Amino acid sequence: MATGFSFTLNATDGRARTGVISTPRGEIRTPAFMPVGTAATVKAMLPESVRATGADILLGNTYHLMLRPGAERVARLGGLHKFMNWERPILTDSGGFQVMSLSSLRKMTEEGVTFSSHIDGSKHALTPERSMEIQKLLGSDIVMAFDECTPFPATGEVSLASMQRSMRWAQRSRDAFGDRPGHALFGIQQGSVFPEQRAESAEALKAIGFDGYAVGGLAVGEGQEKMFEVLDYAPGMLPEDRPRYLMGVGKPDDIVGAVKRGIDMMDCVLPTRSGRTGQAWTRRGQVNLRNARHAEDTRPLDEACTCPACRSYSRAYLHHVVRADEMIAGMLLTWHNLHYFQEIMAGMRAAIAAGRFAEWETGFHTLRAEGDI
Ligand code: PRF
Ligand code: ZN
Repeated sequence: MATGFSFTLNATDGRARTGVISTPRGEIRTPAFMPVGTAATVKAMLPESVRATGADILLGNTYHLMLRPGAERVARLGGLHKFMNWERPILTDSGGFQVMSLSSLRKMTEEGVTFSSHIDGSKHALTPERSMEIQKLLGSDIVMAFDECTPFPATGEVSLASMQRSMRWAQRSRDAFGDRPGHALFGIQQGSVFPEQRAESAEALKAIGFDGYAVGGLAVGEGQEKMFEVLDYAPGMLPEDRPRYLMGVGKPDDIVGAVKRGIDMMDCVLPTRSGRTGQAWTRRGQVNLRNARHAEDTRPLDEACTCPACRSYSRAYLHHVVRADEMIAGMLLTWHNLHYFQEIMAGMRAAIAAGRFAEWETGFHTLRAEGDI
């Protein structure tokens, strides 16, 4: 791996793995869940609170930060870590995925993609080379290669052309990244739901050589069953001695199923975004605090949870602040959701280390099946 980086596998249980990624900015315990800090903030959370939930690493976004406040400005201000007051590791996504989901007037060519900003309509371009430059200006610890997330569904022909272009972009990303001690570069596998294309993509990435490998192009509308089908074989095509990152996943049961199939890292806006719309995730499933059934419920959201929202507030209070659209609603529910997601990760890490992942998984599903209350 890159100078200053190492990945140590401590235990495996079936295909599930637990270990540690060591970086110059601290250790990342795997399996790891990365809270999303798109615009140089994990929305509604102070960085020290994010850390208190158990996060070792955050995800940042090339796309958002290049548009506002601008990568060069972040660099002049001392880099993203200092700017946002998070000195631990940051992984940045490379931008293409966000261009396709957020911007307008997009045009993709072999060179890269041009687009109009979703903020002010201004024109911009991203190429593998510019994405590597932006992620360097931000000071990202783990840089993602520039790729195209193949839309779903795609015909075999469309997916193949898209994946092969992403592999050419992966080589250009590698060349532009160069050798940066203390900073790692991850490649991204594509190939949609086609095993032979996933294999071709994995071979191309391994030939180029990366510090870690992501499984991209999933959680794009294919559904959990198809995603798990791909995860039954795709992680096994990637090097065993490197971290494997499943991008943009997911719900708690998606995360558990992914770890069971050999994934080491994940990120998702779900705990933060749903926290701002009154949605909580607990051991017993999803809870909508807006629902009138909570109006006079004096119990905590989850009696077994040690987060501030559950330690000091009733469901009735959470219901009230959600309905009144008070900022503390988003703050408390985001904290709870991140705490719960990190508790899942810690539970899985301990279970894998103890060789008890199957028992842990049974407990996880049993409690969820009982439902809330
Ligand atoms: N590529 C990149 N970012 C991503 C994805 C991808 O395929 C996904 C797919 N779920 C989420 N974020 N670069
Ligand atoms: Zn809680």
